[in-house]
Amino acid sequence: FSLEQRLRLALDRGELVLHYQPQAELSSGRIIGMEALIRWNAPGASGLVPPVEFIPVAEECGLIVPIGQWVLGEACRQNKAWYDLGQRWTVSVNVSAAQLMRSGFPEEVRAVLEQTGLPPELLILEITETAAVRDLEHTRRMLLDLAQLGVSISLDDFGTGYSSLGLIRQLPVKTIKIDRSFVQEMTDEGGNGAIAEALITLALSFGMGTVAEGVETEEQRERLARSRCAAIQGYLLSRPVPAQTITKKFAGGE
Ligand code: G
Ligand code: G
Ligand code: MN
Ligand code: NA
Repeated sequence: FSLEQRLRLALDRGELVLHYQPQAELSSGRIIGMEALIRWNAPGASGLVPPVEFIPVAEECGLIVPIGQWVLGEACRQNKAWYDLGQRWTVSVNVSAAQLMRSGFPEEVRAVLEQTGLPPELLILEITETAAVRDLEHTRRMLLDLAQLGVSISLDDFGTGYSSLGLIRQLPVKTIKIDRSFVQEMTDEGGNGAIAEALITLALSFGMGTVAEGVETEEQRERLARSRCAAIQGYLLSRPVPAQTITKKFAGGE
């Protein structure tokens, strides 16, 4: 079987799973949200297959569309369960360019929110800067439709592409995610963190929020706090873990 065939079966057989990685507000340390990250519990594989090994294939063959629909539904269902436990976390879902290009996407999102009962303001869609600028006018209309639903948009891997800031400013983007390469530079020998600091300042001047990714050390956390970054995500708080682990560690439940 090809990887594509095995992936198609994986979706049907329920072998795909979501792990969640918490995000905390820097000023208070409070947990404010979770990013949903896909893994594949493939039969015969040792451990879970990471997304880098199958998402690019899924994007190439179009399977990313049904996979993305599953991810969206599952992440919203899980976040509604945490909501029912009293949490008011956002859930961030990664959206591929191929999903964003489909004109029916906002309607799919609306239907999932209705079916799961998750308040729209607790859903964040993460799109990459590269996907956003592929067809800017289409993206802009799409994001405006999604914003109308009350869902917010986050720009992932920000600063790693080549898009112009003038373009980004035309999009209804609420937060940018500072890529972990820039965070790690803050404490690398020879690195100075100037890019991370510049991106945070830029986001502030655009009225956008910031989430720093890949925060691994206390020193990085302190540097980010001094740079007025709003929130952090990374191994310092937790690795991506199964929903059950999040429930036990952060939601005070079973
Ligand atoms: O989970 P990991 O830490 O290995 O994530 C690696 C990459 O896979 C990230 O760039 C992330 O954006 C992407 N990814 C993880 N989950 C999903 C998903 O559900 N959909 C899409 N399109 N990409 C995902
Ligand atoms: O969607 P995105 O490309 O941002 O996916 C986040 C990726 O970064 C995932 O592969 C996740 O497992 C990984 N990651 C999350 N936190 C850390 C961290 O603190 N350090 C490193 N090196 N990777 C991280
Ligand atoms: Mn992401
Ligand atoms: Na990222």
